Amino acid sequence: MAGEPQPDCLFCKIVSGEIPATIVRETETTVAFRDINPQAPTHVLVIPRVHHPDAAALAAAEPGIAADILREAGQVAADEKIVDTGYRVVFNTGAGAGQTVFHAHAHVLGGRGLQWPPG
Ligand code: D5M
Repeated sequence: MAGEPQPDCLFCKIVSGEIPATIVRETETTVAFRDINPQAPTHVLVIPRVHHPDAAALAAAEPGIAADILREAGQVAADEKIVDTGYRVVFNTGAGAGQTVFHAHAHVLGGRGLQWPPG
């Protein structure tokens, strides 16, 4: 069923604690942890506890939790002190855009200059 934990999902295993992660924030609906392969001095992933394959599917099924992800991304940026210098919130969607984990997640990136357009 939509939203249920998926046995082969890496991020569902981080939510359950089966796989360790460096967690920086948690709420009733979200978990934020450091990316294992950071692309910037701050690189944190914010994920819903529920499983949906990407951000659009999450927003369609559970819009309140999609809003929680955006709010938590802002909180991570505040905690990391990257608001004043600017930061980016990215949802890679689809393999062609670089999505490799099919459990919705926001990348919060900052702490260095960020180019536009992204690669
Ligand atoms: O982003 C998926 C991201 O997930 C990618 O930047 C690496 C990160 N990742 C993969 N495994 C882990 C673990 N175990 N801990 C923390 N971060 C992890 P995507 O947008 O799907 O390419």
